[in-house]
Amino acid sequence: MYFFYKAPHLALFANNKMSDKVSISRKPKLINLHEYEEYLQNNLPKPVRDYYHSGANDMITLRENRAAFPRYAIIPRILRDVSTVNIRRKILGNEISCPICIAPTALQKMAHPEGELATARAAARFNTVMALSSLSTTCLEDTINAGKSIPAPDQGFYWFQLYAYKNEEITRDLIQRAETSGYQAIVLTVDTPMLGRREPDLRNYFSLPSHLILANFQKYYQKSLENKKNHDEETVCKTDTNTLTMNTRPTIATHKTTATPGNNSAIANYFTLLIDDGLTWATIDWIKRNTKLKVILKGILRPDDAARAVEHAVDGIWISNHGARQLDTVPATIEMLSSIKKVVRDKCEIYLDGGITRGTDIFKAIALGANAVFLGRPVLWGLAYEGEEGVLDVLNLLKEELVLAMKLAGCVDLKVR
Ligand code: LAC
Repeated sequence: MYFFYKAPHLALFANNKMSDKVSISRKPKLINLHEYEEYLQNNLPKPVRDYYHSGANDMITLRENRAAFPRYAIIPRILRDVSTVNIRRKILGNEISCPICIAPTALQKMAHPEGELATARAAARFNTVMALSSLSTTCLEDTINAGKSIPAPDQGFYWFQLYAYKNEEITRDLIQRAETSGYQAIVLTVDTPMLGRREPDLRNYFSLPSHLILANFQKYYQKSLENKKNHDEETVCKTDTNTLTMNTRPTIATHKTTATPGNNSAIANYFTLLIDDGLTWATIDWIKRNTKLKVILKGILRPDDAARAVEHAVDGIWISNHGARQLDTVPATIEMLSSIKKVVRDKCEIYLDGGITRGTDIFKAIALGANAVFLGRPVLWGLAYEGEEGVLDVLNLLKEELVLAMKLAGCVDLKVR
Protein backbone atom coordinates (compact mmCIF):
# COMPACT_ATOMS: atom_id res chain seq x y z
CA MET A 1 0.00 0.00 0.00
CA TYR A 2 1.34 3.36 -0.97
CA PHE A 3 0.69 6.53 0.95
CA PHE A 4 2.49 9.63 1.95
CA TYR A 5 4.02 8.88 5.33
CA LYS A 6 3.63 12.36 6.71
CA ALA A 7 -0.16 12.55 6.24
CA PRO A 8 -1.43 12.86 9.84
CA HIS A 9 -4.65 10.88 9.33
CA LEU A 10 -2.68 8.00 7.94
CA ALA A 11 -0.27 8.14 10.85
CA LEU A 12 -3.26 7.19 13.02
CA PHE A 13 -4.02 4.36 10.65
CA ALA A 14 -0.43 3.20 10.88
CA ASN A 15 -0.80 2.90 14.65
CA ASN A 16 -3.75 0.50 14.53
CA LYS A 17 -3.60 -3.26 14.23
CA MET A 18 -3.15 -3.13 10.51
CA SER A 19 0.10 -1.27 10.93
CA ASP A 20 2.24 -4.34 10.32
CA LYS A 21 0.46 -4.94 7.03
CA VAL A 22 1.07 -1.51 5.60
CA SER A 23 4.49 -0.28 4.79
CA ILE A 24 5.20 3.37 5.31
CA SER A 25 5.89 4.64 1.87
CA ARG A 26 9.15 6.26 1.05
CA LYS A 27 10.30 8.07 -2.00
CA PRO A 28 12.43 5.78 -4.14
CA LYS A 29 16.09 5.82 -3.26
CA LEU A 30 18.11 7.44 -5.98
CA ILE A 31 21.00 5.71 -7.71
CA ASN A 32 23.82 8.16 -7.12
CA LEU A 33 24.58 11.55 -5.62
CA HIS A 34 24.21 13.29 -8.95
CA GLU A 35 20.53 12.38 -8.94
CA TYR A 36 20.09 13.81 -5.43
CA GLU A 37 21.79 16.98 -6.58
CA GLU A 38 19.56 17.17 -9.62
CA TYR A 39 16.48 16.83 -7.41
CA LEU A 40 17.52 19.83 -5.34
CA GLN A 41 18.30 21.84 -8.45
CA ASN A 42 14.88 21.08 -9.91
CA ASN A 43 12.81 21.55 -6.79
CA LEU A 44 14.04 24.38 -4.59
CA PRO A 45 13.42 28.07 -5.26
CA LYS A 46 16.13 29.72 -7.33
CA PRO A 47 17.67 31.91 -4.60
CA VAL A 48 17.95 28.87 -2.31
CA ARG A 49 19.44 26.50 -4.83
CA ASP A 50 21.81 29.21 -6.02
CA TYR A 51 22.92 29.92 -2.45
CA TYR A 52 23.65 26.26 -1.76
CA HIS A 53 25.28 25.58 -5.11
CA SER A 54 27.38 28.66 -5.76
CA GLY A 55 31.10 28.89 -5.59
CA ALA A 56 33.01 32.17 -5.62
CA ASN A 57 33.59 34.27 -8.75
CA ASP A 58 33.98 32.08 -11.84
CA MET A 59 33.58 28.89 -9.81
CA ILE A 60 36.89 27.52 -11.08
CA THR A 61 37.63 25.87 -7.73
CA LEU A 62 34.06 24.58 -7.50
CA ARG A 63 34.62 22.53 -10.65
CA GLU A 64 38.19 21.71 -9.68
CA ASN A 65 37.18 20.23 -6.29
CA ARG A 66 35.27 17.56 -8.18
CA ALA A 67 37.51 17.28 -11.22
CA ALA A 68 40.61 16.58 -9.13
CA PHE A 69 39.41 13.26 -7.69
CA PRO A 70 39.28 11.35 -11.01
CA ARG A 71 42.86 12.42 -11.73
CA TYR A 72 43.97 10.00 -9.01
CA ALA A 73 43.80 6.46 -10.29
CA ILE A 74 43.26 3.46 -8.05
CA ILE A 75 45.49 0.52 -8.92
CA PRO A 76 43.79 -2.56 -7.47
CA ARG A 77 45.39 -5.56 -5.84
CA ILE A 78 43.94 -8.98 -6.68
CA LEU A 79 43.26 -12.15 -4.67
CA ARG A 80 43.17 -10.50 -1.24
CA ASP A 81 40.11 -12.19 0.39
CA VAL A 82 37.85 -9.18 0.67
CA SER A 83 34.94 -11.13 2.16
CA THR A 84 35.14 -8.99 5.32
CA VAL A 85 36.04 -5.33 5.32
CA ASN A 86 36.33 -3.04 8.30
CA ILE A 87 35.46 0.61 7.84
CA ARG A 88 34.88 1.67 11.45
CA ARG A 89 37.06 4.53 12.62
CA LYS A 90 37.88 6.46 15.75
CA ILE A 91 37.61 10.22 15.39
CA LEU A 92 38.69 12.33 18.36
CA GLY A 93 38.45 9.17 20.45
CA ASN A 94 34.92 8.19 19.42
CA GLU A 95 34.16 5.21 17.23
CA ILE A 96 32.03 6.03 14.20
CA SER A 97 30.54 3.67 11.61
CA CYS A 98 32.82 4.84 8.82
CA PRO A 99 34.91 7.93 8.06
CA ILE A 100 32.02 9.81 6.44
CA CYS A 101 30.87 12.81 8.50
CA ILE A 102 28.60 15.80 8.09
CA ALA A 103 30.15 19.21 7.39
CA PRO A 104 28.57 22.44 8.62
CA THR A 105 26.23 24.03 6.10
CA ALA A 106 24.23 27.13 6.96
CA LEU A 107 20.47 27.64 6.79
CA GLN A 108 19.34 24.02 6.48
CA LYS A 109 15.64 24.79 6.93
CA MET A 110 15.69 26.29 3.46
CA ALA A 111 16.23 22.73 2.17
CA HIS A 112 13.64 21.00 4.37
CA PRO A 113 11.28 22.19 7.13
CA GLU A 114 13.06 20.02 9.72
CA GLY A 115 16.47 21.31 8.69
CA GLU A 116 19.20 20.69 11.25
CA LEU A 117 16.91 18.51 13.42
CA ALA A 118 16.62 16.00 10.58
CA THR A 119 20.36 16.10 9.92
CA ALA A 120 21.16 15.58 13.60
CA ARG A 121 18.93 12.52 13.79
CA ALA A 122 20.41 11.09 10.59
CA ALA A 123 23.91 11.60 12.06
CA ALA A 124 22.94 9.56 15.11
CA ARG A 125 21.34 6.80 13.04
CA PHE A 126 24.45 6.63 10.87
CA ASN A 127 26.67 6.76 13.96
CA THR A 128 28.79 9.62 12.78
CA VAL A 129 29.89 13.19 13.49
CA MET A 130 27.75 16.18 12.59
CA ALA A 131 29.32 19.63 12.66
CA LEU A 132 26.62 22.27 13.15
CA SER A 133 26.98 25.69 11.53
CA SER A 134 26.93 28.85 13.66
CA LEU A 135 24.42 30.09 11.09
CA SER A 136 21.90 27.33 11.65
CA THR A 137 18.16 27.76 11.45
CA THR A 138 17.75 25.50 14.52
CA CYS A 139 19.53 26.50 17.70
CA LEU A 140 22.52 24.47 18.78
CA GLU A 141 20.74 23.14 21.90
CA ASP A 142 17.71 21.81 19.98
CA THR A 143 19.94 20.31 17.31
CA ILE A 144 22.04 18.21 19.67
CA ASN A 145 18.96 17.20 21.66
CA ALA A 146 17.35 15.88 18.49
CA GLY A 147 20.42 13.77 17.82
CA LYS A 148 20.56 12.51 21.39
CA SER A 149 16.87 11.53 21.25
CA ILE A 150 17.70 8.68 18.87
CA PRO A 151 17.82 5.49 20.96
CA ALA A 152 21.04 3.49 21.46
CA PRO A 153 22.93 1.77 19.95
CA ASP A 154 22.72 4.55 17.39
CA GLN A 155 24.80 7.50 18.46
CA GLY A 156 25.93 10.73 16.88
CA PHE A 157 28.76 13.02 17.89
CA TYR A 158 28.28 16.74 17.58
CA TRP A 159 30.79 19.47 16.87
CA PHE A 160 30.06 23.17 16.70
CA GLN A 161 31.37 25.26 13.82
CA LEU A 162 32.26 28.68 15.10
CA TYR A 163 32.50 32.01 13.39
CA ALA A 164 34.36 34.46 15.59
CA TYR A 165 32.32 37.65 15.99
CA LYS A 166 33.73 41.15 16.27
CA ASN A 167 31.80 41.26 19.52
CA GLU A 168 33.84 38.87 21.68
CA GLU A 169 30.93 38.33 24.07
CA ILE A 170 28.91 36.67 21.32
CA THR A 171 31.79 34.33 20.47
CA ARG A 172 32.31 33.49 24.13
CA ASP A 173 28.59 32.84 24.57
CA LEU A 174 28.47 30.46 21.59
CA ILE A 175 31.46 28.50 22.89
CA GLN A 176 29.93 28.32 26.35
CA ARG A 177 26.57 27.12 25.04
CA ALA A 178 28.23 24.49 22.84
CA GLU A 179 30.13 23.24 25.87
CA THR A 180 27.08 23.17 28.16
CA SER A 181 24.90 21.36 25.67
CA GLY A 182 27.28 18.50 24.94
CA TYR A 183 29.21 19.36 21.80
CA GLN A 184 32.63 17.74 21.66
CA ALA A 185 34.60 20.16 19.57
CA ILE A 186 34.76 23.72 18.37
CA VAL A 187 35.47 23.89 14.65
CA LEU A 188 36.78 27.39 14.05
CA THR A 189 36.40 28.50 10.44
CA VAL A 190 39.57 30.36 9.49
CA ASP A 191 38.99 31.10 5.82
CA THR A 192 36.21 33.67 6.10
CA PRO A 193 37.32 37.13 7.23
CA MET A 194 34.75 38.23 4.66
CA LEU A 195 32.33 36.25 2.62
CA GLY A 196 33.51 35.25 -0.85
CA ARG A 197 31.87 36.80 -3.85
CA ARG A 198 29.00 34.58 -4.95
CA GLU A 199 27.51 36.31 -7.93
CA PRO A 200 24.19 34.43 -8.09
CA ASP A 201 23.48 35.61 -4.50
CA LEU A 202 24.18 39.18 -5.56
CA ARG A 203 21.86 38.84 -8.52
CA ASN A 204 19.14 37.29 -6.37
CA TYR A 205 19.47 39.83 -3.53
CA PHE A 206 19.86 36.75 -1.38
CA SER A 207 18.51 36.99 2.14
CA LEU A 208 17.10 34.46 4.60
CA PRO A 209 13.43 33.67 3.86
CA SER A 210 11.28 35.63 6.27
CA HIS A 211 9.84 32.58 8.09
CA LEU A 212 13.33 31.50 9.22
CA ILE A 213 15.77 32.88 11.75
CA LEU A 214 19.40 32.44 12.64
CA ALA A 215 18.31 30.43 15.64
CA ASN A 216 21.50 30.67 17.70
CA PHE A 217 20.87 34.39 18.00
CA GLN A 218 17.22 34.35 18.93
CA LYS A 219 17.88 36.19 22.16
CA TYR A 220 19.41 39.06 20.23
CA TYR A 221 16.49 38.95 17.84
CA GLN A 222 14.09 39.34 20.74
CA LYS A 223 16.14 42.24 22.04
CA SER A 224 15.93 43.81 18.62
CA LEU A 225 12.15 43.55 18.65
CA GLU A 226 12.07 45.30 22.03
CA ASN A 227 14.35 48.01 20.71
CA LYS A 228 12.27 48.31 17.61
CA LYS A 229 9.40 49.67 19.67
CA ASN A 230 11.49 52.70 20.46
CA HIS A 231 13.45 53.26 17.28
CA ASP A 232 12.75 53.56 13.65
CA GLU A 233 13.86 50.66 11.49
CA GLU A 234 17.01 52.23 10.22
CA THR A 235 18.37 53.02 13.68
CA VAL A 236 17.64 49.53 14.91
CA CYS A 237 19.35 47.76 12.07
CA LYS A 238 22.56 49.70 12.53
CA THR A 239 23.29 48.16 15.93
CA ASP A 240 25.38 45.01 15.96
CA THR A 241 23.09 42.58 17.68
CA ASN A 242 20.04 43.56 15.74
CA THR A 243 21.62 42.59 12.47
CA LEU A 244 22.39 39.14 13.79
CA THR A 245 19.19 37.84 12.33
CA MET A 246 19.13 38.32 8.64
CA ASN A 247 15.42 37.92 8.34
CA THR A 248 14.17 40.62 10.65
CA ARG A 249 12.32 43.32 8.83
CA PRO A 250 14.93 45.89 9.83
CA THR A 251 17.76 43.83 8.37
CA ILE A 252 15.96 43.30 5.13
CA ALA A 253 15.30 47.01 5.04
CA THR A 254 18.99 47.70 5.56
CA HIS A 255 19.89 45.18 2.94
CA LYS A 256 17.66 46.90 0.43
CA THR A 257 18.59 50.42 1.32
CA THR A 258 22.31 49.70 1.28
CA ALA A 259 22.15 47.62 -1.88
CA THR A 260 24.60 48.81 -4.43
CA PRO A 261 25.88 46.83 -7.38
CA GLY A 262 28.06 44.13 -5.87
CA ASN A 263 26.83 44.65 -2.32
CA ASN A 264 23.40 43.12 -2.36
CA SER A 265 23.64 39.79 -0.60
CA ALA A 266 22.31 40.02 2.95
CA ILE A 267 24.62 37.25 4.08
CA ALA A 268 27.68 38.97 2.63
CA ASN A 269 26.65 42.16 4.43
CA TYR A 270 26.14 40.18 7.60
CA PHE A 271 29.75 38.99 7.49
CA THR A 272 31.11 42.43 6.76
CA LEU A 273 29.21 43.89 9.69
CA LEU A 274 29.61 41.21 12.32
CA ILE A 275 32.29 38.63 11.67
CA ASP A 276 35.79 39.35 12.94
CA ASP A 277 38.25 39.91 10.12
CA GLY A 278 41.08 40.42 12.58
CA LEU A 279 41.76 36.80 13.55
CA THR A 280 45.38 35.76 14.12
CA TRP A 281 47.13 32.77 15.62
CA ALA A 282 46.60 34.46 19.00
CA THR A 283 42.86 33.88 18.45
CA ILE A 284 43.50 30.14 18.48
CA ASP A 285 45.22 30.43 21.86
CA TRP A 286 42.32 32.58 23.09
CA ILE A 287 39.79 29.94 22.02
CA LYS A 288 41.82 27.19 23.63
CA ARG A 289 41.93 29.19 26.87
CA ASN A 290 38.17 29.69 26.69
CA THR A 291 37.06 26.10 26.21
CA LYS A 292 37.61 22.59 27.46
CA LEU A 293 36.42 21.25 24.11
CA LYS A 294 38.68 20.00 21.36
CA VAL A 295 39.64 22.69 18.86
CA ILE A 296 39.76 22.13 15.11
CA LEU A 297 40.78 24.66 12.46
CA LYS A 298 38.68 24.49 9.31
CA GLY A 299 39.90 26.06 6.12
CA ILE A 300 43.58 25.10 6.00
CA LEU A 301 45.13 24.63 2.56
CA ARG A 302 48.87 25.08 3.15
CA PRO A 303 51.41 22.75 4.76
CA ASP A 304 53.08 25.69 6.58
CA ASP A 305 49.76 26.76 8.10
CA ALA A 306 49.11 23.14 9.07
CA ALA A 307 52.52 23.02 10.80
CA ARG A 308 51.69 26.23 12.65
CA ALA A 309 48.33 24.79 13.70
CA VAL A 310 50.15 21.78 15.15
CA GLU A 311 52.45 24.15 17.09
CA HIS A 312 49.30 25.74 18.54
CA ALA A 313 48.24 22.27 19.69
CA VAL A 314 44.98 22.02 17.78
CA ASP A 315 43.21 18.67 17.83
CA GLY A 316 42.35 18.62 14.16
CA ILE A 317 43.23 20.22 10.85
CA TRP A 318 40.34 20.46 8.43
CA ILE A 319 41.51 20.85 4.85
CA SER A 320 38.80 22.88 3.18
CA ASN A 321 38.28 25.65 0.66
CA HIS A 322 34.80 26.28 2.08
CA GLY A 323 33.11 24.38 -0.72
CA ALA A 324 34.94 26.67 -3.18
CA ARG A 325 32.85 29.58 -1.88
CA GLN A 326 35.63 31.86 -0.67
CA LEU A 327 38.74 32.50 -2.76
CA ASP A 328 38.32 31.29 -6.31
CA THR A 329 41.25 29.52 -8.03
CA VAL A 330 42.61 27.98 -4.84
CA PRO A 331 43.50 24.32 -5.39
CA ALA A 332 41.14 21.42 -4.93
CA THR A 333 41.36 20.17 -1.35
CA ILE A 334 42.45 16.68 -2.36
CA GLU A 335 45.47 18.22 -4.11
CA MET A 336 46.77 19.62 -0.82
CA LEU A 337 46.23 16.53 1.31
CA SER A 338 49.51 14.65 0.75
CA SER A 339 51.75 17.63 1.41
CA ILE A 340 49.81 18.56 4.54
CA LYS A 341 49.89 14.96 5.78
CA LYS A 342 53.66 14.97 5.28
CA VAL A 343 54.13 17.81 7.78
CA VAL A 344 51.36 16.87 10.21
CA ARG A 345 52.03 13.13 10.26
CA ASP A 346 50.15 11.77 13.28
CA LYS A 347 50.42 14.86 15.45
CA CYS A 348 46.72 15.57 15.05
CA GLU A 349 43.80 14.35 12.99
CA ILE A 350 43.22 15.55 9.43
CA TYR A 351 39.81 15.96 7.84
CA LEU A 352 38.90 16.96 4.33
CA ASP A 353 35.83 18.25 2.54
CA GLY A 354 35.13 19.52 -0.98
CA GLY A 355 33.86 17.88 -4.12
CA ILE A 356 33.16 14.41 -2.77
CA THR A 357 30.43 12.63 -4.71
CA ARG A 358 31.67 9.04 -4.83
CA GLY A 359 32.91 6.28 -2.55
CA THR A 360 36.07 6.19 -4.64
CA ASP A 361 36.68 9.88 -3.69
CA ILE A 362 36.50 8.92 -0.03
CA PHE A 363 38.77 5.94 -0.58
CA LYS A 364 41.39 8.24 -2.14
CA ALA A 365 41.14 10.83 0.64
CA ILE A 366 41.69 8.16 3.29
CA ALA A 367 44.54 6.60 1.29
CA LEU A 368 46.25 9.99 1.07
CA GLY A 369 46.05 10.57 4.81
CA ALA A 370 42.67 11.95 5.90
CA ASN A 371 41.20 10.51 9.09
CA ALA A 372 37.70 11.28 7.80
CA VAL A 373 35.90 13.20 5.11
CA PHE A 374 33.02 15.63 5.61
CA LEU A 375 30.08 16.17 3.27
CA GLY A 376 28.50 19.58 2.84
CA ARG A 377 26.28 19.95 -0.22
CA PRO A 378 25.46 16.21 -0.54
CA VAL A 379 23.79 16.35 2.87
CA LEU A 380 21.67 19.28 1.66
CA TRP A 381 20.71 17.29 -1.44
CA GLY A 382 19.53 14.39 0.71
CA LEU A 383 17.77 16.76 3.08
CA ALA A 384 15.92 18.45 0.22
CA TYR A 385 14.91 15.10 -1.22
CA GLU A 386 13.49 13.50 1.90
CA GLY A 387 14.57 15.11 5.16
CA GLU A 388 16.14 12.79 7.73
CA GLU A 389 15.65 9.70 5.53
CA GLY A 390 17.19 11.48 2.56
CA VAL A 391 20.30 12.43 4.55
CA LEU A 392 20.61 8.88 5.81
CA ASP A 393 20.24 7.50 2.29
CA VAL A 394 22.98 9.77 0.97
CA LEU A 395 25.31 8.69 3.77
CA ASN A 396 24.49 5.01 3.26
CA LEU A 397 24.91 5.28 -0.48
CA LEU A 398 28.42 6.66 -0.10
CA LYS A 399 29.22 4.07 2.54
CA GLU A 400 28.15 1.27 0.17
CA GLU A 401 30.21 2.83 -2.61
CA LEU A 402 33.21 3.05 -0.28
CA VAL A 403 32.93 -0.63 0.68
CA LEU A 404 32.59 -1.61 -2.96
CA ALA A 405 35.62 0.48 -3.92
CA MET A 406 37.62 -1.20 -1.14
CA LYS A 407 36.63 -4.71 -2.18
CA LEU A 408 37.37 -4.07 -5.83
CA ALA A 409 40.71 -2.50 -4.90
CA GLY A 410 41.66 -5.49 -2.74
CA CYS A 411 41.61 -3.55 0.49
CA VAL A 412 40.05 -4.87 3.72
CA ASP A 413 40.54 -1.97 6.10
CA LEU A 414 41.35 1.72 6.08
CA LYS A 415 44.88 1.47 7.42
CA VAL A 416 47.42 3.20 5.22
CA ARG A 417 50.35 0.87 4.65
C1 LAC B 1 28.61 30.20 3.53
C2 LAC B 1 28.85 30.45 4.96
C3 LAC B 1 27.74 30.98 5.71
O1 LAC B 1 29.47 29.61 2.90
O2 LAC B 1 29.46 29.39 5.60
O3 LAC B 1 27.58 30.65 2.97
